[in-house]
This record gives sequence, structure tokens and C-alpha cells, in this order.
Amino acid sequence: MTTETATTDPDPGEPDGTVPARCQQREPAKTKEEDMRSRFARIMAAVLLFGMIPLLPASAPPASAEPVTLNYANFPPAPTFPCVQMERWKTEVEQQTGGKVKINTFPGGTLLGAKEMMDGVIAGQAEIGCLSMAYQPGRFVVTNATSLPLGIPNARVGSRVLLDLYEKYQPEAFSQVKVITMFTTAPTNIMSKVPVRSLDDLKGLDLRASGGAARILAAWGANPVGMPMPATVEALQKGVVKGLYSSLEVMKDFKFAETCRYATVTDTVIYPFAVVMNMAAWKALPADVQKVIDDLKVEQAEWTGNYMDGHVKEAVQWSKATYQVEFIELSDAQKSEWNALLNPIVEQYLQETSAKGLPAQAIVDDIRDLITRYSR
Ligand code: DTR
Repeated sequence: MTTETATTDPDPGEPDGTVPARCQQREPAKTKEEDMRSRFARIMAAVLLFGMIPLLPASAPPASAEPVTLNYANFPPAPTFPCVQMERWKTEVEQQTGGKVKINTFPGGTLLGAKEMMDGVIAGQAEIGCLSMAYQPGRFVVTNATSLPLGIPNARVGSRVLLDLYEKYQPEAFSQVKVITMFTTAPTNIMSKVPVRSLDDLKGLDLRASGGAARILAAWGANPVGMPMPATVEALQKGVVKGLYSSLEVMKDFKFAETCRYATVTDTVIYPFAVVMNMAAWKALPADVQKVIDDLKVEQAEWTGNYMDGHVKEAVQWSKATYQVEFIELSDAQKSEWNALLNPIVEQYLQETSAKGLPAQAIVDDIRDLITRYSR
């Protein structure tokens, strides 16, 4: 302590911070009663002060109005349609909630892989996840009925049919999560290194497919090889498969046109997808944020379907122009022959699913009705 400080401070104390003996003498010792009274006064002041906090104006902003952060996992690479729809949804939610929500997107399986998506979201490893139902066929029995050969004509219709089917049956498989939206691919076609012009060409041919699409290939005599989409790139390069069975936009997005110079147009079944959210994370969201997300459910399905349908057309043109891919059309006689082979698939689904105690016939009938309704 400097001399200057010592002179300006009326009661500077000692350099080591202790109170000098003279100061102690200045204040006479309190009686017990006085001591009790002053302690009581201090307690009352504290009670009043804390009691008043809730009376502060409600408009006062909380000290930290941080946005809620949600991590959104996706399994395929960023340029593919599941990730394109993810980025569109992120932008919409962030804008419509006025910055109350911040969404971090993780494409390419960087947070959760294709097959661990549902369980990862249930466990809270990601708040949101996008999954292809075909990768766990026995798990999504009701919604996977959309990948039966029932004639879904495009991704827009498929997406609306799938979402309505989910809403009506509220399947057990989704009971632990909040469904954000659902959508489908466009119908599937054969993309291959060798031309497939007949059922004979297809016999024993190793083609990548999963779920309902794999059953179709088997019915035509091909050899379906199941694996998630991202694994197909390497499988094709190494010759593990000779082609794949999927919607055609992958010719451009995964550059499959480079290796698969043939496409046989079958326009058969779709692949169903779901975007799901961890239930606790959903319940923790403010009501107005929940409303924004709920209001986007159908719109996002429609948007994704439309995006997919438009992108397929673009990818077909691109494949023809860039790699001279030949698109092989089947004759009418061939179409009838190929389609006839698919009838047992629906029959088999009806039997297996009824045996599980599910209203299989009603599900199939509903899908047919919904296709008609949304195709108008
Ligand atoms: N082939 C299906 C569905 C699918 C179609 N396009 C993409 C793009 C990215 C991932 C999957 C798909 C499937 O494997 O799920």
C-alpha cells in the first residue's frame, strides 16, 4: 500500500489486510438481541430480493438466447437426393424459426451409417437421421409395402402414398421416434455393364439391390446382392456386381454411367425413406418450433418427390450425352411377361404379413387407392 492510498482512505486497514486493533475498538460489541435483529433483517432483504426476480418484466431476454442445435445424420454422399432434401429442410427450418434452431448436417455416414440410422437416432447419437427402409426389410413391414410392385408411377406420387400410409397405420416400427417426413425414390431400373435385353440376359446376373427391389430381381432370375448404396461404388469397380437396380438419378450422382453403359427401362418399384427424430429431443423443442417442423412434413415429402422426378430426367440426358449410355426399352410383350412374374410377390407379402397379425390386405388396398388419388 502506498502512503497516498493510506491518507485518502479513511479506514485503510493494515497492509496484510487484517483489521487494526484501533478499528475493532471503534465499534462497540453488539448485544445478542441486536445481533439476532440484524441477522433477521439481512435474511428478509435476501428473501425480498430473490422473491422479486420472477416479478421482473417477462420481456427481458434470457441472459443467453442460444439457438437449439440439432445434429442431422445422413448416410450417402452430399450430392445425392437424400442429402439435397436434407439441406433444403435445414434452410427452411432455420429460416422459419427465425434462428431459434441451428441444424448441423452430416452427409456421407460421418455421424451414423446406413444400417445404424434408426437405432442411432433412438439412442440419441444424432437428433435426426435419414434412413432407407430397404436396408432393414423385416423392420418396416407396413411402410415397406410401398415397395411391392403395385404401380407407383413416380417419386411425387410415391412420397405422398408412403406418408399417408404411415399416418393411417402409425406402425409400431416408428413408435420410438418422431417422424419428420417420408419420401420415395422414382421407380427402379436396371443399370449394368452388360446389355440386358431379355430375361435370358438377366439370368444369374449379379446386381446390387435391397429390400423390395431385391425380390423383383430374384423373380426375374437375376442374383440380387444386398448392400447399402454407398458400398455399390466399390462393388462395381471391383466387379463384385455387374450393375445395380435403383432409380436412375444415381447414374449422375454416383457417376455410375461411367461404368454402367446400359440401362434397361423397367420402371418398377420405389425405395421408401424416412427422416426421424429422437423423441426426447423432439419433446424438448418449443411448441412454435414443433409447429414449423410439423407443418413442413407433407411439403417436404412433395418437394423431395418433385426434385427426384426432375433430377432423374436430367440424369438420363446427362448419361446419354456424357457416356453414350444406351437405354433399352422392353417390348409390350416383354413387359407383360416380366410383370406376370411379379404377381407372387404381392401374394407372398399378404400371407407373411397377415401371419404377423397385420391387416395386409387393407394396406395393399390402401396403397392402390392412394396411387389413384395422387396420380390424378
Ligand atoms: N437404391 C436405393 C435408393 C436410392 C436411390 N438413390 C439413392 C441415393 C442415395 C442413397 C440411396 C439411394 C437405396 O439403396 O436405398
